[in-house]
Amino acid sequence: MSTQEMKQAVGNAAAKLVEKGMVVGLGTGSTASYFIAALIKRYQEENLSIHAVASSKHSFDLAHQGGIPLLDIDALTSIDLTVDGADEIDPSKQMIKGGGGALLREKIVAHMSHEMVVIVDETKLVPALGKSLLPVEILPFAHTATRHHIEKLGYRGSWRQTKKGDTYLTDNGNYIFDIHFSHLLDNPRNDEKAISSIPGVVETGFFFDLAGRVIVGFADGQIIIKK
Ligand code: A5P
Repeated sequence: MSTQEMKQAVGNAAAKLVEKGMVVGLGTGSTASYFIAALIKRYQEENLSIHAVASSKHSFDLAHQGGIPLLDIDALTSIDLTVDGADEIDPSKQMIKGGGGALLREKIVAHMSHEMVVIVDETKLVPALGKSLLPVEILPFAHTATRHHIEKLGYRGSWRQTKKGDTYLTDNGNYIFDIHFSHLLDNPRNDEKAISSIPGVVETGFFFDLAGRVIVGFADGQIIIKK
């Protein structure tokens, strides 16, 4: 199976977990988009009565085009089930997310959810976090100073840019500073604490203790659901 096929397979598997009457949180990214497509199919073919909230404008648009009724998140205090992808996930289900830039809203949606189902292909499994970049959402106000303080703690990274070379802006109008680590992290919770303590840091891409079931797709076609 190709990576895209694995992503589609886990997206399809997650869509089967959605039950009638649920408020569903929609993640962001290519894997979450496969989930949204599969959910739209169920919604249309089975007349599944559900409502959804989206973690990004992109996911909102996908669901909206498919006819899924979307709710204003400000009218809710909880969500039944959220399905989202991840950039990295370790054996204890701790994650790094935000490759798609939606980390802040994704974390809020995940935190509001009774369960966050994570859908990944096997390339996202890591022995410890820190293999790829850690996205950090930063307020534009005084962002040079915020970066300086992050670097003073010993972290290195770069501002995310669009394909055209402009500064990338999140749905919240903030910047993303992508930190790269020189080795896998021994204690990512310490890194999270240190980075988050800097004023101007809005959110980091560390997602601790949020994952419920994890659906993993393997190249040989196997799909495993980790509880
Ligand atoms: C979006 O901001 C991210 O958190 C994604 O969930 C994550 O980057 C995984 O993306 P893919 O499903 O595109 O690999």
